[in-house]
Amino acid sequence: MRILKVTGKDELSLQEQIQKEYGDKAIIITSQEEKRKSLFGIKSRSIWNMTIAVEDNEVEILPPLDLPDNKSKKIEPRPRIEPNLRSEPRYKEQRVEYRSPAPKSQPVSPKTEADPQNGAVITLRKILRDEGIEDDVLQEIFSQAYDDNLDAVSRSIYYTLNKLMPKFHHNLPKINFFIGPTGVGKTTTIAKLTALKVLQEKKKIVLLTADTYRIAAVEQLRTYADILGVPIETIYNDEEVGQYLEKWKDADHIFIDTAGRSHKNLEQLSELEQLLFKCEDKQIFLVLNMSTAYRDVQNIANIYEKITKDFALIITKLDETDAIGNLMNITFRTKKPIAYITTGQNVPNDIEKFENLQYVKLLIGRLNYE
Ligand SMILES: Nc1nc2c(ncn2[C@@H]2O[C@H](COP(=O)(O)OP(=O)(O)OP(=O)(O)O)[C@@H](O)[C@H]2O)c(=O)[nH]1
Ligand SMILES: [Mg+2]
Repeated sequence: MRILKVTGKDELSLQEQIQKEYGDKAIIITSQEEKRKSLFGIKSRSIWNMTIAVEDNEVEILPPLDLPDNKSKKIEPRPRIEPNLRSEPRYKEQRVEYRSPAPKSQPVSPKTEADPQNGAVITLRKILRDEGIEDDVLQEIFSQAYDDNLDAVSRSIYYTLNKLMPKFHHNLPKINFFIGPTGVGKTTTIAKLTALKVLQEKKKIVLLTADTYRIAAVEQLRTYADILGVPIETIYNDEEVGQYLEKWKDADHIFIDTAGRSHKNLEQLSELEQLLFKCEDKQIFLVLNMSTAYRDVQNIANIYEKITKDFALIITKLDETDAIGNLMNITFRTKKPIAYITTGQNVPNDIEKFENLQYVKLLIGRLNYE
């Protein structure tokens, strides 16, 4: 879905124009008149601004892993050109770039390992390490590569990801919890998902917030709830959750926001555990910032796994880091599916379903070769 701002001379003609261009795929979110001064400020005229959400019809069908014409090419390092990530998230940028139709691909079946003494392999390892991939993860990747060329290593990364990470099926259950360290983007991610579910899928969403630690936290979620016109309830103790689930039993999805917990604060974590324990048939999303240092990822995973072993990941703030290899580390450590990645602060645009293949291509796009 895309959110667009459109402008016209009056409301009716603008509606007609939207209808003509987008048909039923557009939903009007806001419609406002704006007074504008003429060039010399003598007369003012009015124009209409509308914010619309347009469903993208174009489903981005990603080809299976296929790196044409480089099957046997050896890897030669070249200087990297860094795109401006802040204005254009790299994840999206690459998504367009790789939209070439290319069928067929088989999972890697390792034949012989890449020669660790080979110059190209050494170079490739170094590049991947620069992307933030830890040595034990590299070890796993290279032990699966059947040759010293880029294609073999690409396939091995893809294979490793598929092997480590169970697939996430995006048909969410009714009850969905969002847990994770402070400030990683839990509330913002809930707002993004709520907007997508409401606007795109016409689902009935109810928000519950158990984050009563910070006064502003409830208000933050309430603001999004008001804009999207969805009910929101505050849970002050875990006993209340059952009554809200009963009250909103006709909702399609209930998203439950929780207070950011430092993985070092055991008391808060045990409260969270009790809250999770009150609900059955739930999806738990552990939200992690992409830039979290690997050692912290390990500590966070250790602690949260004591509360629950059954969770999927949402990796946030991909737009804030240049090294995207940490995602491999997170997968290697947690062996959990990555459901979504987020790429900025905009609600609801900056969220995407995670695709293994797309990620591998993005990573491989960072490796320069002849
Ligand atoms: N750059 C960037 N910022 C993000 C992203 N997601 C969230 N943020 C920002 O991160 C900050 C914290 O987001 P919140 O959603 O409040 O995080 P939280 O996990 O709910 O925080 P607590 O409830 O305090 O634990 C806000 O400024 C968000 O706008 C993202 O994908 N990219
Ligand atoms: Mg929050």
